[in-house]
Amino acid sequence: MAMLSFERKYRVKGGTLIGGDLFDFWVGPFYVGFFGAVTIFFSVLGTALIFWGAALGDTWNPWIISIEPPDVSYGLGLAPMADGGLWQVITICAHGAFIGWALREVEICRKLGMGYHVPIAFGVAIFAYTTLVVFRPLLLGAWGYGFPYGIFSHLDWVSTVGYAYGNFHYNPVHMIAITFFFTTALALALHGGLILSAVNPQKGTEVKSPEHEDTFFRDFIGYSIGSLGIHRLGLLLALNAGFWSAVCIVISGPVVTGSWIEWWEFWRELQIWPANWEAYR
Ligand code: UQ2
Repeated sequence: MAMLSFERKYRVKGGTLIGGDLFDFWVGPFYVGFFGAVTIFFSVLGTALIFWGAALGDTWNPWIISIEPPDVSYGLGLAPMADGGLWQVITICAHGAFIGWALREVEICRKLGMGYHVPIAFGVAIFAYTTLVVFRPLLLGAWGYGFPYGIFSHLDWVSTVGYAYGNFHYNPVHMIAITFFFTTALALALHGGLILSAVNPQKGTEVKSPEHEDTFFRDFIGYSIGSLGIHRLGLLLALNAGFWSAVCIVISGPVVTGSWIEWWEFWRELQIWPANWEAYR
């Protein structure tokens, strides 16, 4: 079915989570929905507040503009707008926009009778952000532990927090997260390469079938994960990258204090090593 006639056939009212027919319409190609309106509301308000914060600052250089969280001395209380309160309201707006966007995805899935894989995947990205600006600050007792909203300032925050724990690359959960990011890149490179090699052939040659794709990997490494399997694997790898990223930062401070380098002393402190180990040399 041609794309336009397919869309016309499936663009019907219903399947909304809330509000019945309210906002149940399209603007050009875009579905709006109640949660589209929610997303627009929080995006516009949040962006306006960022401009307010920028106006209070001393630069309009977009690289240097930064909306800072409150000082940690405010704890988990509300701060004055010009002293971190803007960051707090912008964080609420960001959650309103992100969660609205995810629920708009859910409504589109429901209209089409599809699975919820895309909103679930986006939910993991929201979870990683929420971990940085809500869960970890809550566990540490101050909103001031959230990261600042600025291009260079958030980079500086990542560096400073990393060095605050000695060398963040010694964090074993950070190692797990990085391994998932790298494996995600490997899997997408294999998949993208394989698909292009089969279905984007040289002029004058034929498009190849999934059997060709399977056979390439069976000849190459004796195993093909299959054309459905590679997408299951890709989603699994990518979701784990986001999930373990959140875990590796949320345990830094709330669970493990001090340096990740020293953390590995647990290995030497295990009671399995003979006290007279030097005698074995
Ligand atoms: C595959 C397959 C695809 C693919 C790819 C593979 C026909 C179109 C890329 C090969 C992938 C394998 C063997 C898994 C590699 C494992 C990791 C952890 C990277 O077999 O089926 O479908 O795109």
